[in-house]
Amino acid sequence: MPILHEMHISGNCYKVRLAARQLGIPLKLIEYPLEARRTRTPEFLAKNPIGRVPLLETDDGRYLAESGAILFHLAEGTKLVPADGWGRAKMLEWMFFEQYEHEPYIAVARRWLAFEPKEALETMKHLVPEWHAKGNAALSVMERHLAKDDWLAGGSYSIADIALYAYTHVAGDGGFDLGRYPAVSRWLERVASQPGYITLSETW
Ligand SMILES: N[C@@H](CCC(=O)N[C@@H](CS)C(=O)NCC(=O)O)C(=O)O
Repeated sequence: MPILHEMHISGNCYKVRLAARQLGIPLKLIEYPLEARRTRTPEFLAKNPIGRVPLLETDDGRYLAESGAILFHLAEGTKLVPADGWGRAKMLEWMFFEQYEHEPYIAVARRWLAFEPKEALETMKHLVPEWHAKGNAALSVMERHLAKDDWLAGGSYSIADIALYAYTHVAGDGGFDLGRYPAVSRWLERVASQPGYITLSETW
């Protein structure tokens, strides 16, 4: 069975658990708690020099890092990846957007405001307004698209929706007000009603 090296509270790791569950792919989970910092040990860096989870370990001992790459590997050839080339490219467009415009602000605000000790947050506090401005800009881009389309790419639920759902649905933990984004809020409900949906905190 493939192994997912993960941190259960992480949205990046939740993306992989959600897709795997919806695709019926069994995974063995190995937990790396945030406070333990075990993703930076020589042992883990030998598996993934980036020093981060999620990391997928295949049955034949290969390693794949980066949540978007893992999603693509698990979902290729299934209904979670559009069959046509343009649809697949639009799916990747949203997944790259997630990594550059969305996750660095929305996930990071959540981490520091919801999970790091208060004293540590003091040292980062000056960055909060920038995280909120850039995160809200990303949510506004999603709002404009989702006011016109039910799904992000290819006309149906795909791994782009999973990638963007992971940190959008918990953006409130980082101080974002999702009430400002009605189309995004309706899309969150559509994602949560897909077959095989699991919550972020759900035990495996
Ligand atoms: N771009 C990566 C980001 C992965 C990432 O930031 N992982 C965090 C948890 S969400 C992590 O491993 N943090 C521990 C560390 O940096 O030491 C992805 O999408 O998988």
